[in-house]
Amino acid sequence: MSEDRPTRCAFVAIVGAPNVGKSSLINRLVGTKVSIVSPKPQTTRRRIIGITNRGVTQLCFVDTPGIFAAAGRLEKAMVEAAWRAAGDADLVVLVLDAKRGLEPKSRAVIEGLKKIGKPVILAINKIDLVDPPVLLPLTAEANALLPFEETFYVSAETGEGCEELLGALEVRAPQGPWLFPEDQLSDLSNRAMAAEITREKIFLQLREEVPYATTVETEQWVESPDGKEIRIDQTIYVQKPGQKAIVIGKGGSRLKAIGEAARKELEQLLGARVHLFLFVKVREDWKEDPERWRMLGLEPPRRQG
Ligand SMILES: Nc1nc2c(ncn2[C@@H]2O[C@H](COP(=O)(O)OP(=O)(O)O)[C@@H](O)[C@H]2O)c(=O)[nH]1
Ligand SMILES: [Mg+2]
Repeated sequence: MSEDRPTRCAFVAIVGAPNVGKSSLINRLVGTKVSIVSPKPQTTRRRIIGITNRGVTQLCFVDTPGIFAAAGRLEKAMVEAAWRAAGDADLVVLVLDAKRGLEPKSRAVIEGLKKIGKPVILAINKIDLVDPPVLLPLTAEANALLPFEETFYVSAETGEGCEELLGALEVRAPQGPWLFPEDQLSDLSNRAMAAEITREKIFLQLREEVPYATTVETEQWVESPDGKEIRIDQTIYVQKPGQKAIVIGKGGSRLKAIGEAARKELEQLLGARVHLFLFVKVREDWKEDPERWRMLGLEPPRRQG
């Protein structure tokens, strides 16, 4: 940053319906995995910031939980957090899935964006999955609902179009000091990232309600003096004894597979040998625990009575 030009810094909220590829896109734009991804909707529970620097400009991408008609209290708070992120951001990017197009959930997000009244950039993602001719009608239809500043066609999977999107965000970033050190890639601590990685493996390996009933906490983190080995202890909380049995699996096989997958990724991420110990506990009301909410960066629920 020896250039004389003043620095720029933008918070860029990435919003959209569940599963359109918001987290994948941020990982691609940042150039490394900062947010977990799965084929299931609502994998992202907390607000995560992924950071990338280009010349004098720092772009801070705010990954948000997908916006949907939420039922539970935790789910409602997740959606509120997504809207708050959009309201607070300097720039807003709406992500659509090229294949799913303007499904009702995406239309609902567009309605919400109209109320916020901020300029929005449209990123049509997953273009690797469609024939190019579908993109123009989709662009026209979307822009009829809300006139977007600009439209980009991207693939988080292949990286296509991402450089163009980054360039547009760069020139729109307001002047201001950088908010994160030059080498920081996300606002998650290693402990929190490690918990997210195990949670991702649970989302990838378990079905139906179990991933949604699960949360992961890193309880202990001990590094060897030379930093080459790390012992990480985590607790997987579930809501019911039956779910505990599913997470553990026959003879512990499922838990072992989850641990293996998480450990491999942690070793890559941390560049050290990792010993990962997973424990499963039933805590029926973890979704109501104010401490958990704070860890997710959400406003805790108010106790009644
Ligand atoms: N083919 C393809 N799949 C994608 C792309 N972006 C995301 N996905 C997949 O879509 C699913 C949902 O992605 P995710 O990033 O978790 O979506 P989010 O819920 O919006 O954060 C995952 O299975 C991703 O691998 C893309 O550009 N192309
Ligand atoms: Mg996500």
